[in-house]
Amino acid sequence: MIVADEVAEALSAGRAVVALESTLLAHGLPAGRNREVATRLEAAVRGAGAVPATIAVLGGRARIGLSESELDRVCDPAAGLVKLSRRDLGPALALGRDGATTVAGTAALAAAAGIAVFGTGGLGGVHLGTGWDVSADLDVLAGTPVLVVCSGVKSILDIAATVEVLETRSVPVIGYRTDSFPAFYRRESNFTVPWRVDTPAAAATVVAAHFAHVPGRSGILLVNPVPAQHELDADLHDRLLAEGMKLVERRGIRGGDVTPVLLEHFHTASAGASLAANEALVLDNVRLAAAVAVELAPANSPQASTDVTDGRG
Ligand code: PSU
Ligand code: MN
Repeated sequence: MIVADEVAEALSAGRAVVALESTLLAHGLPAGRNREVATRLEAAVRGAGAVPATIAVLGGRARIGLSESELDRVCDPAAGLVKLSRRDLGPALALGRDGATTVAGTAALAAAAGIAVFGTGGLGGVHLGTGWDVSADLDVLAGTPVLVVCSGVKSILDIAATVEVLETRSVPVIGYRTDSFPAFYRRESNFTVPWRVDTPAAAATVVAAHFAHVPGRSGILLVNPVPAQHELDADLHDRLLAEGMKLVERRGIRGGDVTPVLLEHFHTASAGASLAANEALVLDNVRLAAAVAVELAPANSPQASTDVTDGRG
């Protein structure tokens, strides 16, 4: 594992670090736009007072924090990065491959690097239908002590089943200024969240209590609805979803290809509205993740002003 200097320094000084995933760049956004988004996400994290650590596997090494040229490589379709869930990490490392990490892959590597906060767009979940397609994101979150800030799951998934699996696997789900489990493009679904907080400080106290006092090693989910002005129109959303599902069935798309194909349909058939929503919500989530990370950072705790020995007070 190669941890970028800036990230390693921040971690050892107890300052806030936010993990960012690379699959949403390499496989979730169109080429060109993805590179701009990568820059904006890192800038948003910095603007909120934390250090960004975009995570990927390049040349068979796990990278925690990418340089500009490494971000170029992640966002270049010609580089042909594969999609890496946690199960794919071993083969990719051993075979010297380049790959973009999903929520599952990113959370696993972030936790291993000592990063507790991760901001992204949407979580994988239980797919619609009876094909046993359940994202490893859920399982990994159940066993990895990381806070994931996201906008719930897309309505291309079975939200009811996803919410049930999160409950069964004992993953706390906390609504950020919402009582509804968000549906990515839409601020609300038909499902409520069991807990709600209204400030980053309150979110941080919940996360701290969970990690410090609750037995087990589960992660925690903070769900933040898409900003209201970027929410997709309900009718447009329902039409895109119905079309996308038909497309997947007609073309016989399966497994890990389902999400990217559906996303691409949303992006092309909505004339950019879904892309705008997608970008706005990821940006808002990483900002929120950074605000929570700042609250949680040991260097910012009340005792730290007396404990800190590096001279900065
Ligand atoms: N949501 C997005 N864009 C994405 C994904 C989710 O808006 O690119 C990606 C995430 O990386 C997530 C993955 O972890 O899809 C889930 O894929 P699967 O269902 O194959 O586990
Ligand atoms: Mn899957």
